[in-house]
Amino acid sequence: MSVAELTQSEREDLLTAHPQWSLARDGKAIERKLQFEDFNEAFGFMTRVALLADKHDHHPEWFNVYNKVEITLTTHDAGGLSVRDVAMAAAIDAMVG
Ligand code: HBI
Repeated sequence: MSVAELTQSEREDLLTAHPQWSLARDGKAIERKLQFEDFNEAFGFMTRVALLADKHDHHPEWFNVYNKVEITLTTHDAGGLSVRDVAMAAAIDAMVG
């Protein structure tokens, strides 16, 4: 399903509302790097995100080594950032604080 790409000012609002995230890929994506106590905490977090993501049919690109998780969000259908990425970033922030 098609969804509009965020405008420049909407992207700025996103970063203000979610300062832990930064723009990546020429403004087509956002990323956040997280660090946990250990692998168990990191993978537990990934599991919670995975279930949420699948429910919303909006899947993160991510990279995990031991206690580190790097997440990149973008919307293929929009060819860049969309409200779906904002919703996912907000949900992830709510999980980890
Ligand atoms: N995940 N991040 C992201 N962006 C998408 O556009 C997307 C997705 N997961 C599934 C999905 N789109 C499907 O709707 C289509 O690829 C079929």
